[in-house]
Amino acid sequence: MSLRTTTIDAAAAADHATTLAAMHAGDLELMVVRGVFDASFMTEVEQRLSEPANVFDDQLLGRSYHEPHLATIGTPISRFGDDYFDRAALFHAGCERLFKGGPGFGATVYSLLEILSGTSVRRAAADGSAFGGWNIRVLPPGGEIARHAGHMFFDWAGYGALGDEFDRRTQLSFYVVIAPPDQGGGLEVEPLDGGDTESFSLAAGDMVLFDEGRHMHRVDHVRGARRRITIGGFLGYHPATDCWVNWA
Ligand SMILES: O=C(O)CCC(=O)C(=O)O
Repeated sequence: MSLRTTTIDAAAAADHATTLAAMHAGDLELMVVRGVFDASFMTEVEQRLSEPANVFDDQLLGRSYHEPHLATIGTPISRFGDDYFDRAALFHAGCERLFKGGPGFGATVYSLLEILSGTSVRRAAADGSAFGGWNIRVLPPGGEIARHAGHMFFDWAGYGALGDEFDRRTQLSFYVVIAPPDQGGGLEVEPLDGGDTESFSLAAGDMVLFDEGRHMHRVDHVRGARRRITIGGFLGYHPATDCWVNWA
């Protein structure tokens, strides 16, 4: 069977208020939302990222723990440790600088996700400290993200710290494209029943939201001269408060 997917314009989000519930129930697997940010504003953001140290503290610039090609800016849950929450606060302050002069990243994405869920979205917390809500991922030409699914990583210490913040059946991923590559870099998602893999290539300012926890997926090799830059995080449903919780 093929993946159950849909593509909408950000302006039409109000017509899709059951999207997150449908993903949690397994009835919808992926949504593309076009035009969450203006492409011209994403070009400004990309330019600011050409000198990331002007925007972000050095300690936030890293390499992915399990992906040799992937450079990250932020606090990936894979590198959870004693300094995680302080670094998450530093990263969010940097994101304010990165998106200065335009709609804020968190405000825009939370408002969209609240429309698509019909309920509230909040940052995950442990003992009053907020998790980072998203990270920036930079794939250079030739780079790829290997095949994986979020459920493979629930034994990481960061997931232990998340405790019962979400119902482990569902881990959704959302990300917005800051800079698409010239070619390649598509998100390839496998249906649960082993049908044909589908590939999704987004334009600057578009967002993808998908059931990352259960679905094996990868990012294809980036081709051409341009880097692929995305910004995003994860979401889980918290039944006791009927809200969606976000971390990264
Ligand atoms: O393309 C990205 O930024 C990450 C995609 C991915 O592997 C995920 O969201 O789990």
